[in-house]
Amino acid sequence: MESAIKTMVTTFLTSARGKENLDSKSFKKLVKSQLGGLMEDTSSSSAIEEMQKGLDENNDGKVSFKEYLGLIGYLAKSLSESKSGSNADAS
Ligand SMILES: [Ca+2]
Repeated sequence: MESAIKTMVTTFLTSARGKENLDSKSFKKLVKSQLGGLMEDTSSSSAIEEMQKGLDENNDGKVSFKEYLGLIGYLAKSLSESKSGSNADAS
């Protein structure tokens, strides 16, 4: 559990290269290199751009750490739903 949290934080910091936000290019790279197994459409740049827009709560075109956590939360929720087989109410 601790290592998972460390990985999550380190991945963001490494991808952001010392900045507070991930720009589109860094976000795309992160998704493609790290999340291909959990997410569909990671080979599609337009799908990743759509996803980034969905995460971008303050509409600044970048993904902050908080917005990144939204993605992690979404993926964790999807994973737990698929593991428990409760996909019936996916709305
Ligand atoms: Ca943002």
